[in-house]
Amino acid sequence: MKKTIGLFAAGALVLALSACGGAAPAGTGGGAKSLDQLVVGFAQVGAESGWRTANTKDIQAAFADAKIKLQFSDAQQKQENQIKAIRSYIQQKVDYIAFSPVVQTGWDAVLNEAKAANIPVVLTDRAVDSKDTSLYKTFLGSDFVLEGKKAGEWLLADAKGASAPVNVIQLEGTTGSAPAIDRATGFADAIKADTNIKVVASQTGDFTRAGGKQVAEALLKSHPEATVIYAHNDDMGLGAIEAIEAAGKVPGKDIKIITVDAVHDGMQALADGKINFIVECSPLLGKQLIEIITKLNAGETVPARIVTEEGTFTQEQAKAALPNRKY
Ligand code: GYE
Repeated sequence: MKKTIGLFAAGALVLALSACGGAAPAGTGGGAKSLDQLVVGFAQVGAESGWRTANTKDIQAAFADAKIKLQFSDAQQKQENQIKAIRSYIQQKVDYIAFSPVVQTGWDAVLNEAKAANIPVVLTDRAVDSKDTSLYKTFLGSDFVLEGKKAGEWLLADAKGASAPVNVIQLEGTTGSAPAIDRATGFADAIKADTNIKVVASQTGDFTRAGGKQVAEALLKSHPEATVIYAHNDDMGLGAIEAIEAAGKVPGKDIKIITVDAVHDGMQALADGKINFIVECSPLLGKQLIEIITKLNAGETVPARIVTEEGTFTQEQAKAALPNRKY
């Protein structure tokens, strides 16, 4: 047994040595570098929500653990800032670029520049709608359509047999972003099964608490017949709670609330009965991003799509999960 381990170890050493001295593996960024020599540029969306803050923390921690140098930028939810950041990473000749595209369209030019510079790109969290899939190595993140579907299915079950119409206000995420588009699609698909359920108003709150509050305030006034709010993230749902309470109504009872994410403050509101159901969307993508970069750096291929696994939470499940929640 010992002998076998010794042989393996020797083999690994030879591999490691040849990797150091050999030519760059095809299709990788800088070529034959050890992980601690790599530099990765990460263009983040912003700091718009609890989800985003947890995502940034997780990514920074994963890079520190892996001892890979991270160049991090915050685009404050503006595509032009993200494009600038990516261009500066190309100029700095980083080994890899990872980014979470704020909106789906308009990336082909800058991604072609990265490709021409032979810098592999990894999409984390949000997708681009480019037809040319050679512009990035993989897309790591959630299935947002499925998340919307889970939200709609909860409402279908909750509204079953209701005598009065079920009128929904939808608080959309950032206009043109993959999660806003897909979470609306999945939800609409699910509620089609019950003609008693209708989305009576739908407007963007840009994934922020302030945006959610402001839009909920206005839409609750213009649609007094609404009894449900479906918010594309917890933060907008939390903003809606403030708007409902300010209007003298009881969130979770007079107006039911469904959200997506399951960050700490959302889970607390669910445990308190102010939110009725949360679809989970995991921000913990750091470890998987490091795995992808490690593989690419070793010249291995990675699957074109890596989907995050996630569940849903009722009030009881939120109460049980809260003490061990990391974010
Ligand atoms: O749901 C929201 C954040 O892209 C999945 O962005 C992410 C979304 C998340 O602002 O809270």
